[in-house]
Amino acid sequence: MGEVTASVRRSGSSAMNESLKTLLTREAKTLGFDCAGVTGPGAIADAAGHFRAFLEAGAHGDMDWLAAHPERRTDPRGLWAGVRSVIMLGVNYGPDQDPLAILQQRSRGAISVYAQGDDYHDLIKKRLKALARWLVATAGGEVKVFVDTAAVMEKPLAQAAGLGWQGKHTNLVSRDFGSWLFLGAIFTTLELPRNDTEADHCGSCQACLDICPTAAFPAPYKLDARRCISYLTIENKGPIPREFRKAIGNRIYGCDDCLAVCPWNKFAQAGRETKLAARDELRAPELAGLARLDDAAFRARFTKSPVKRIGRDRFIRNVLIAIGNANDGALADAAERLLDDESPLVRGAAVWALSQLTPPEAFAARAEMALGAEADDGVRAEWRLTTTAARPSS
Ligand code: B12
Ligand code: SF4
Ligand code: SF4
Repeated sequence: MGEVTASVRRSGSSAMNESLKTLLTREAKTLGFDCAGVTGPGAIADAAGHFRAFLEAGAHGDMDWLAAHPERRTDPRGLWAGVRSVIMLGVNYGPDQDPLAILQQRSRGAISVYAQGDDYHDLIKKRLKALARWLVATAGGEVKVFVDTAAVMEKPLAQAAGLGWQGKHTNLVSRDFGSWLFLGAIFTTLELPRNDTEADHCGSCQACLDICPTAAFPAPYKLDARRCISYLTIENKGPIPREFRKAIGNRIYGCDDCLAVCPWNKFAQAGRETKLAARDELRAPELAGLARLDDAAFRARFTKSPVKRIGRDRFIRNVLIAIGNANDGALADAAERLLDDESPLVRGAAVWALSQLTPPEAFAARAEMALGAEADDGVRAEWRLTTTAARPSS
């Protein structure tokens, strides 16, 4: 739920509101937002049907929080009955390097662009609150601010507010910033002039659909989150399903492929916020080093980073999948060491990684030894399945 940062009421004519909006847009830019627009709370009626279809198909996977209270998510008035206008804001986080180049460096991990700097939630929340305070001080009204985690459909609202359009990869694409915009929202009780909805400019392009390594788009404009590497490496708490392990390659946190190929990125520029800029040590970290992180070292390495949120065990699970895909025998030791890890999630992923880097006979012998000592059913199943898959056909 957003925070009420003030509650004053005043009224104004439409001319006054127009100039208020101009001032609001200027203030938003001063505070570090790259674009801003306004829409009404009833603007995303179409999104409700699409959202229901998404849930009915089970495309949200284990994200139960996404399925909860659909009436709030699909209509801002369901979340807050008093809302009269929705101000949508965007922050450019365009990368300063080609985000796909790292995918060729198989002994290193690819962390998605949005997670290579500080966590955007904290930064944007602060700016939203500052802008909301300015609005209340200038024009009154009540306000609530949201970024990402509340039951708000930020993408369709941003399209309705004219910030861009929802592309076939389902993210918001901007004429000015391509696919690299973080979104945030301010709900207000003030009646503000609306922007025009942005039209779809995807045309016949389908570059994002074609590049997806896991075929996560059942149709243009529709995502099956259960197949998306972002979901699999961040939201998914259990083992990574076997069918996606190879396709994940060296992506250890999120995925940028569909964003990075969008031709509208040619108008984008690198983000201007230094806190969101990539930290050197997160651009192309060596898998061998990451596999050695214990809980304390993981927390220290990812201080203020969104990566911290998934915790050490899930992160090491991802690193092990990348190690299994590295085609680098020197990484077998890293996998071997993690076979004794305290976490069954890590041990299971280590089994798979080792199976990819070890000749089948040697692996089968190792499995026989390990099965005697392994108590966890999931890890035992991993040994068995992996041994069957690795056994050479005679
Ligand atoms: C859940 C979620 C995820 C899930 C599901 C993603 C998804 N596409 O739904 C997962 C974990 C996979 C995910 C991944 C990512 N996410 Co995310 N995520 C969210 C979250 C919290 C909710 C999104 C949501 O409501 N999904 C439910 C579906 C049903 O909604 P939808 O995508 O809008 O679906 C529309 C289309 O399918 C369309 N549609 C359906 N059928 C049809 C048919 C036709 C003909 C048409 C025209 C349209 C259409 O209508 C639907 C309703 O508008 C938002 C924050 C927020 N509160 O909004 C961030 C958010 C969308 N994520 C964001 C980001 C950055 C990412 C990643 C890029 C991170 C990464 N690098 O790994 C990836 C991108 C993956 C992708 N291709 O979408 C940003 C996107 C910014 C932007 N410019 O759009 C957001 C807005 C967070 C933020 N505040 O900035 N995310
Ligand atoms: S983020 Fe990656 S896995 Fe997810 S839909 Fe885009 S290309 Fe596919
Ligand atoms: S890559 Fe092409 S189809 Fe996909 S969002 Fe960008 S313009 Fe639209």
